[in-house]
Amino acid sequence: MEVDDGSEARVEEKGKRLVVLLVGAPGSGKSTFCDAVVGASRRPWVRICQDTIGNGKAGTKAQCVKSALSVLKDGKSVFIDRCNLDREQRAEFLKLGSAQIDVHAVMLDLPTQLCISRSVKRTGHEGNLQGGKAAAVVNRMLQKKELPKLSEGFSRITFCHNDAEVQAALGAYSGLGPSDGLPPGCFGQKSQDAKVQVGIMKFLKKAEGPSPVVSKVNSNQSVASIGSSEKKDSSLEREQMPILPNAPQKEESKGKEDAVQAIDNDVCTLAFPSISTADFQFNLEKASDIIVETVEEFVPKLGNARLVLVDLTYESKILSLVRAKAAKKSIDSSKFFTFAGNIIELSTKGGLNCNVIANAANWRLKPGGGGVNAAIFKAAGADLEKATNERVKSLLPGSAVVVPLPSTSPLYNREGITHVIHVLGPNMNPQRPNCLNNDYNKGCMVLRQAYTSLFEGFLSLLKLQEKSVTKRHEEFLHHSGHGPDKNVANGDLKNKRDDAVVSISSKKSRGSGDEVETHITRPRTGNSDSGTQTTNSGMTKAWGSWAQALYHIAMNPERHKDDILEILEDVVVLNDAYPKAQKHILILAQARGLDCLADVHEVHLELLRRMHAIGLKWVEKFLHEDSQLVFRLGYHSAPSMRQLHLHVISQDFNSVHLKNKKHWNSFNTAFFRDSVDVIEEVNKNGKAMIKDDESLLSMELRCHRCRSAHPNIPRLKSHIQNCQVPFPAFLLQSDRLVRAPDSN
Ligand code: AR6
Repeated sequence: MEVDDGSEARVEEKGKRLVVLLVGAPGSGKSTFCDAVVGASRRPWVRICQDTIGNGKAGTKAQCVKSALSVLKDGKSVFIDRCNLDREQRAEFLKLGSAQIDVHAVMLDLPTQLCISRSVKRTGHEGNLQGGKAAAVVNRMLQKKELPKLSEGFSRITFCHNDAEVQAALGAYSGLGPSDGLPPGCFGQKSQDAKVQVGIMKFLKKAEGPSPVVSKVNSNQSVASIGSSEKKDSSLEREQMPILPNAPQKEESKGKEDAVQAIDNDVCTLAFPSISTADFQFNLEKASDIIVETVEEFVPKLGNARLVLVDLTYESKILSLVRAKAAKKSIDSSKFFTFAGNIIELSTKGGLNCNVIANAANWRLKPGGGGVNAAIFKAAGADLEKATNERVKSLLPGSAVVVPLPSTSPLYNREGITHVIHVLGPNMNPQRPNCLNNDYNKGCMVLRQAYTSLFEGFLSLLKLQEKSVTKRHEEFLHHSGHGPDKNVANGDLKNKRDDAVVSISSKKSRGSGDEVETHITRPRTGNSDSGTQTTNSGMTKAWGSWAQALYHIAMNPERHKDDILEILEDVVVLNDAYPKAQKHILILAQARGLDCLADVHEVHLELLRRMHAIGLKWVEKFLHEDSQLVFRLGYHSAPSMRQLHLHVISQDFNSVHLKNKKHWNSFNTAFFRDSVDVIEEVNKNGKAMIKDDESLLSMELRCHRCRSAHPNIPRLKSHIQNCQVPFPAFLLQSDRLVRAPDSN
């Protein structure tokens, strides 16, 4: 079914129109999703809802198709807001696709129990699906659920399993201007989804139609959960399901788009409420301008970190104003987005991991008073009040104080929050102290200062983290790397909380950094012992002092005898100080001027072979001790430590030191160059291929055996403990994996 061609030429210069099919049970948030995008987007959208298509009453699928055709002819994009849960229901809409019209699906695959409770509780629903009958209907509809597939004709499918993923998808669609597009492919699908689906279907076939019992069992059987413990069960269940064979999704590995599509939950995140706009009665339009402008200023400074504006509900006016204004300014939605949820339950209830939260505080930094302040102090327990009071007794409007959250605090343990930044905004409420009596000149200035102080505080933490990494590596240097591990290169802030006392009073206009008073020292930015040199590839490298630890060991191995496993003529063998698996050693070259793989040339071929052979000798020893182990030998494309070193690492990845995405991806993406390949390439081309694309390290976490995706390191780890799927063919070829002879 092609749309009349008359409009094709007219819209061509504006980019493709979109038909986006929402797929999801009642209560999964389809209408809210559409409304949020329609409200925020610069692209013209129309939401077509079957519940209201017949003059405000429920209509038919055919009416929806007809209406979509006419909207598309007008050059607009369209949301099809109906459940679309099975292939047959979707088929008609897929026929709307053409050279100028892409058809997408957004699957809101939220926990069944959540959909049910939303449907039951709502009032005034367009389709009158609410109250007691809703649970049975949701269950019945979910029996028919068939996950959308690209093969149906969709050019793009986005799967959302929790609120965080919904928000990311919202950000992606809201950010689309009239001529923008989104990359094709399938995003966010969990590889076990299909199998879980089969499990649910099987179970439901046995059940005699919907009933409270079905509902209950269904919620336990599938992905249904609301609270954290249930969530855990369902995730465990997913991981205990038989593993699907490797189901590669090429499109998913295009790191850049993934950042928008799937929430990356391993990055440092500041969640902050809108300051002053509720109890302090600040004008919302003005506040939203200030939020967006300040965010825009700070986003480029964030590195991998991100900012999230939070409010309690989707309907929050400040969230939608900010979303719309941020989209207009094309602020990178992976670095800044809005999120509906309680700031004290973002991880457990919303699936959004934040390590730092902001508090809209009062000047005395006291608990209570309502709003976000009361919620945070209550959830954090007495620890927060104590930790706050130990640092400062009061705050001036426009200023912020960073308080490390003691590890005894429930917020720390339950939500993973390591710091609270208290910030005091301007007050326009005559019932509260320091009221500005509607003086918005002053008010806007102070609110700007407040956000500046808040974001400066967060940046200070990020820098402290960097500094802490430096310090730990310096310790490594002095103690030959065998001191206790204190989270070197760890992406979280937990271990830095004792260092992180940052008091900021931004009594300045934006831009002049000098007046911001922070009690922290600036991190190293390169110093005299940083070993700057020009590589053979012509690139200048600066190695920080911590990064030279291996170099020093290689140059003077006898000084580090106690820490070294073996000293040979041109090679030193040592344990990795922070092993990422049960067995993890380094074969370190001693040659000068051989900092990393980029420096390797034909003349080093013999050395590479020798390093490999020494690695194999150690593997043999380890296999003798434990024949179950499997090893891989290889180099990091762009190592963080100076001096060429070959990693010999067992593939269990069973180690407390494996803590973040970078750790995992540095051993399990193309960033890791197998020694056998390096030798072959150097032999053939005189140099090795280097794959030091940063996006490789930030790729989603995938099991190295079955390639299933996992939302965070703990989930990945618990999965790999049990995953028995054979290694992918690539690894089984060319002796990339080394194992005991009888285990093959
Ligand atoms: N989670 C997320 N957002 C929240 C939460 C929550 N639990 N609670 C409120 N909000 P407010 P203010 C949102 O009034 O205007 C206090 O009593 C809320 O919807 O907390 O700066 C203090 O003691 C709104 O968008 O802060 C101060 O005296 C935003 O958080 C005074 O209020 C801020 O609302 C500060 O007033």
